[in-house]
Amino acid sequence: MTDEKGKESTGLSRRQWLGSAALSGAMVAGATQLPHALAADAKKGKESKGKQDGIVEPGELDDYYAFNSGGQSGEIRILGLPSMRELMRIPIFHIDSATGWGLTNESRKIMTEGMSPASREFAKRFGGVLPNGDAHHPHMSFTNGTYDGRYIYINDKANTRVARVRCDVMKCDKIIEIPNADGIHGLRPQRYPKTGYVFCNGEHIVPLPNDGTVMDDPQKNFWAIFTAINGDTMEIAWQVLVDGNLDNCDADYQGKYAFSTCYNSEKGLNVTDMSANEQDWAVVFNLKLIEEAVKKGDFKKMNGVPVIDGRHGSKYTRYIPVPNSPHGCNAAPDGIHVVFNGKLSPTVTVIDVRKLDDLFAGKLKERDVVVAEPKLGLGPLHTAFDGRGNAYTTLFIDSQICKWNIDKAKRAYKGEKVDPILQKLDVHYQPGHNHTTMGETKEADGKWLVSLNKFSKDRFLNVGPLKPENDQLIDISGDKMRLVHDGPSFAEPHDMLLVRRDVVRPRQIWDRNDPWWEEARQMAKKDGVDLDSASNVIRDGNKVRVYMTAVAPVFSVPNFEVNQGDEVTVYVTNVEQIEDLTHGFTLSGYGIAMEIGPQQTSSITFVASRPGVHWYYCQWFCHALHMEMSGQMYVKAKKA
Ligand code: RUQ
Ligand code: CUA
Repeated sequence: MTDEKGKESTGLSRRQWLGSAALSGAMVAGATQLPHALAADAKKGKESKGKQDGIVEPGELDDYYAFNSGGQSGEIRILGLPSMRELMRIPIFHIDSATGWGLTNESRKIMTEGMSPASREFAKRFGGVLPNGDAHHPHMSFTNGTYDGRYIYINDKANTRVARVRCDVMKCDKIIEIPNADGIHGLRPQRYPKTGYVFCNGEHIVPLPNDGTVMDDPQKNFWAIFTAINGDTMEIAWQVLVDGNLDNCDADYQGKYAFSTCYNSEKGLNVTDMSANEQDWAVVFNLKLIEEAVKKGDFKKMNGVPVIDGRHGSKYTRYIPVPNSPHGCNAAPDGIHVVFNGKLSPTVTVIDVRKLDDLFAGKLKERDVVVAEPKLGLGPLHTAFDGRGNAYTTLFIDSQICKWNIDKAKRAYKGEKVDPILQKLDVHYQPGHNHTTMGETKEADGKWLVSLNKFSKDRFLNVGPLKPENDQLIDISGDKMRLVHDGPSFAEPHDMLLVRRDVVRPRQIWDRNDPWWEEARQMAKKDGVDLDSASNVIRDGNKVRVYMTAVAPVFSVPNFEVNQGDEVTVYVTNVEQIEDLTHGFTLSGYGIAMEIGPQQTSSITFVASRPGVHWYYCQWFCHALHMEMSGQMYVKAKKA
């Protein structure tokens, strides 16, 4: 930093750089100091001008958060709507190289504590965690029929799990494995009075118990299971054994009933058998009666969970005949109607939830609760709503969104000569889910619809045989739907959640009291170390605990020495109080990386099996001297 004449140039000296680390970090990050508190509102940013053109100018903020499932990627992605800009990814069911999800002790605790013994055994070959997931349905917790911004729940079809994301820090804090089921697919939270239960469907029929003793005669031995999880504790409240299988589910707005579609009433094991029947059904679950059954003990305990018999003839369920292999299951924001989407039938079946009490009382027959069954087109999969009495159904085979009116469909069902279909819009191509802004809440605002299309074919530059999906933004604020934007996305947003921005209030920086790193806190206490100012290397037999802080651009422990074969745990606390000043810790040659956000502690444990000098470095660009933010681990070779 000196010029040719040996005088200080206008730049800072090396000492100044290091001495004013936090401040210069702020300069580099272009950020201002924020109080150590919930600071989401401190920087509101300009709102987008609210034009319905999907354009959000540079520097403007979006009006909605979109939470997309990452499908086979196992994650949730946060997008802004209407810009469709991807803002962040939340790793959940898989191992993530950037954040160290699945590598850090904090994430591994979350990934492993809800594992069954069988999964634990199997995961050994991947170092103790399952490396993949298949996430389909992200849904937010509700209070009084609308989103409350607390949690997002999501299923993993691949390994029969359900996870929860804390919306204050946008990190997953719970993952549980669902016993007695195979392939959790449909998932919805209870809407009223609050979540409450998280309902989820076991899609594949399996023997019960599925322990290899009985594996034949599916008609007699294979079953599907509907599960209610307590959304606060993430413990399983109860399960219901059903006939057929389970696909998608939803809950009413009264807190009385839940619904699931079934496409395999045949209990077939191949596609021909599974689609043989002209009619399958939707199952209705009576929550109050089920809760009473749990209280009375009218259940069988299986794998520690009360399992209620909800097969045909049960007083806890009803089976409403629905044509043909129905898929999506969607409750309308009017609080009255629920739509089952016919898939192999061109129809959707609409029921009126006000008739369900009489159905359970025996005063009505199953089909009496159906109030409309409009014929919409080929391959109806999912339906979304605008809060103005209209519904939007994806037609997979026709590659269209069909906009129709619920009231007109009811009148047509009664025999009146009226066409419920208002418009069909081509989408590109083969839509699965669609979702409207706030559309699964009583605050549905009818502004935007996103069609999640499974194929993109010719819509984008060719990127090889694997093509992106195409998530299309559609303006539904006027009389006519209008296609506004094509959004390529990686495998595979099955479903999304569109939430008004004021509902979601994430923190700017972590709270030092966060339970996230409770184990690190306990260990530091035992070792007499203060995490907030740590610079300690503690030897405990062949265990070594290294405590350090990170302040741009230095780790407080510049180097440490261990013996080959020692079990080493590194705890890094980022003591920055500045938003967006994340550090990382990557140890070269050890497959180790972690994110340490401002005011967060992260830790990682490994065996120092490789002798020699190994650099660790910050892998999150944090400062002009970010490259220099590093240190060395010396591993003394074992004597031969
Ligand atoms: S499903 S494309 Cu996994 Cu939600 Cu219907
Ligand atoms: Cu700290 Cu880069």
